[in-house]
Amino acid sequence: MTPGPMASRHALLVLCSTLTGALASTLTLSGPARLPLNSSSVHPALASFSIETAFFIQFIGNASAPNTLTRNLLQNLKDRTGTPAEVRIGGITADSTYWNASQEAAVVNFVDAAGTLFNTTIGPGFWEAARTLLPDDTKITMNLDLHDFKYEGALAVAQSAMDGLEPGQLVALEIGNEPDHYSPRLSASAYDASFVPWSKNITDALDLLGPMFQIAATAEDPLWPYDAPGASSALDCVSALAAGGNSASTVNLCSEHTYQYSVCDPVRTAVATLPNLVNHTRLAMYLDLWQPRIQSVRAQLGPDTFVIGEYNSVSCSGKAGVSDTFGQALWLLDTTLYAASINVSRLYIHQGGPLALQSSTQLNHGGLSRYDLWYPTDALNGEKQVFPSYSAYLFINEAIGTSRTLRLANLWPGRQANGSSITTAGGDFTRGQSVVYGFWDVPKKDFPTKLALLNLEIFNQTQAGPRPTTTFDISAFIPPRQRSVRVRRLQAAGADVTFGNATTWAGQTFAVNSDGLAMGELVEEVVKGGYIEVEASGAALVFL
Ligand SMILES: *[C@@H]1O[C@H](CO)[C@@H](O)[C@H](O)[C@H]1NC(C)=O
Ligand SMILES: *[C@@H]1O[C@H](CO)[C@@H](O)[C@H](O)[C@H]1NC(C)=O
Ligand SMILES: *[C@@H]1O[C@H](CO)[C@@H](O)[C@H](O)[C@H]1NC(C)=O
Ligand SMILES: *[C@@H]1O[C@H](CO)[C@@H](O)[C@H](O)[C@H]1NC(C)=O
Ligand SMILES: *[C@@H]1O[C@H](CO)[C@@H](O)[C@H](O)[C@H]1NC(C)=O
Ligand SMILES: *[C@@H]1O[C@H](CO)[C@@H](O)[C@H](O)[C@H]1NC(C)=O
Ligand SMILES: *[C@@H]1O[C@H](CO)[C@@H](O)[C@H](O)[C@H]1NC(C)=O
Ligand SMILES: *[C@@H]1O[C@H](CO)[C@@H](O)[C@H](O)[C@H]1NC(C)=O
Ligand SMILES: *[C@@H]1O[C@H](CO)[C@@H](O)[C@H](O)[C@H]1NC(C)=O
Ligand SMILES: CC(=O)N[C@H]1CO[C@H](CO)[C@@H](O)[C@@H]1O
Repeated sequence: MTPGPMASRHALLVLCSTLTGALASTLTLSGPARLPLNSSSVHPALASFSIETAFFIQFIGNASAPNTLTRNLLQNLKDRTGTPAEVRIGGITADSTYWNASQEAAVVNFVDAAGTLFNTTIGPGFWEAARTLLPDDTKITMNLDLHDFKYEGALAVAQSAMDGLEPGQLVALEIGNEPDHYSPRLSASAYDASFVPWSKNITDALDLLGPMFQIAATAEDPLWPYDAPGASSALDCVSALAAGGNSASTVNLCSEHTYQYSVCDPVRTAVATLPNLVNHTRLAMYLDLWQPRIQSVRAQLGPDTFVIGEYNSVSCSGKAGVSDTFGQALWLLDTTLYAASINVSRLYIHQGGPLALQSSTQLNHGGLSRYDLWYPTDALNGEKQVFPSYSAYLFINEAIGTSRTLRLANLWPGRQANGSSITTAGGDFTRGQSVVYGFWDVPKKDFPTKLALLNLEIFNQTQAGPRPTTTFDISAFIPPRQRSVRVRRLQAAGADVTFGNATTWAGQTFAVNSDGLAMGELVEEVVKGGYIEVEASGAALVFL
């Protein structure tokens, strides 16, 4: 929003009790409705995917047995923007993935009797699947193995991707996954000592026409404040670039990973709760840690170059009752839009399964990750199903639509003078529960074309009593002669709902019983008067 901590705080919150006894509040947004300075542009593939290499074929299937659930769910997303979600194939298993040109199976995972996944070998069928089963024009980022420090192995996988995909389909290569977590951890210069010659030699070997490497792919959160001891010696995009990471002119993108919560150990497991997850103040303060890095990278590499190339809510494969819920859908919606508002170009939500070697003290073993948006097949820890969070990506992609000049701003709680979100301490009296984003379809700047309204207050389906609501007064954003707005809703019986078949986007479910296709009648409300009611644990997309 416009500069100054008070800029977007011209809003009123009125609390009252309705006849039914449920708590209702009204948040009046004051405008101005005009495109704010400091809005960000929105990439059509903002809502993208990272799929763990070892699980990629389980998700999309192979040429003789395609996974139609995954195919339909990805196609639904493309249908809404005209641009497919991008797919980064990578994660921990990329660092033990090898190429075998004569292997018949698309993928072979070496798993021992105790269930430990040691390594992954991919053959031509892997790329045939990626080439033929993803929506047309899906862009792929491939994560190469750095951990073995064997250049020939990384080159072979890179070459196989180039040969196996459509021309132009491979858009980026990463060297190593989370090299800042290797044992011993790599410094920026130690990482660059491999990254620079490898990226240069692969560029030459593959005859790449321009820079095609995505630097860093690091795991650690930034230390804060940024002058804290050790903050600048961490390996990340900025330090890797500063140490000469782009000295061979091979870098076009940078990626860092974000997982705010974790079940890798008991201490962090205790903090990974649903109320902590579904809180705008907490997620915005977390993402704000990256702002200095985002700004630095964009200044060095260009506007669409900072991506969150792997992320999810709870690391070490998620937590039942938290990352598999409708609350996660609200978290995903807010996280994606907030990250876009601070100029993250694309976010790749991670899909895969627990890896026994990730941590000796972790909660999850076997099956698929409890933060996946869907289970493409039956698994050890659950049947084939779609989780509520999938529908958040439908919401985002309908907000983006086919516009290629879209700009986004966080209207509530808005920004402080330094660009960070207004926090509870800074004056967000909704305590991180009400969130509003505006979308402007430039060159139209006077009024937004859409608003996203989020009510993050937790209401559980298991909870007694009436469901609270917040009414968003958006009158200031409606053009004078316009009489009504259209509204589509993201809904479930509560934040604790874990079934996609009990979650609706615009009245429709996208679940296994319809193989991921829309089921039910489309529901779109027409609302007059500028007052939009949103139930606790709910969100609405308003078309102006
Ligand atoms: C995002 O980038 C735009 C320029 O494209 C800039 O005006 C804006 O201030 C940036 N936002 C933040 C939070 O840095
Ligand atoms: C490659 O796959 C073929 C066919 O499965 C197998 O015979 C061969 O041993 C594999 N090569 C390596 C190096 O693993
Ligand atoms: C394709 O997938 C099916 C089902 O999982 C499996 O039985 C078959 O072996 C796979 N084929 C290849 C070539 O990987
Ligand atoms: C995978 O790991 C197993 C067990 O350590 C080993 O025997 C095998 O050689 C490894 N495969 C490759 C391709 O490195
Ligand atoms: C990269 O290529 C250079 C020049 O051909 C060569 O000296 C160097 O050994 C290569 N590096 C690797 C890791 O293969
Ligand atoms: C909804 O999905 C869950 C999980 O897959 C399943 O157990 C349940 O039977 C489904 N309910 C209906 C009504 O289809
Ligand atoms: C912005 O200012 C707030 C309040 O002083 C501070 O907590 C936050 O860390 C700052 N953010 C950045 C990115 O400098
Ligand atoms: C959300 O998190 C902030 C920061 O931790 C906290 O002050 C606030 O009370 C939380 N909101 C709710 C509803 O718990
Ligand atoms: C809702 O349920 C979650 C667990 O699923 C719990 O952590 C949370 O406290 C509940 N919230 C309310 C308001 O009851
Ligand atoms: C809050 C914020 O990011 N303010 C900036 C908006 O952009 C102008 C220039 O375009 C900067 O001067 C402000 O600091």
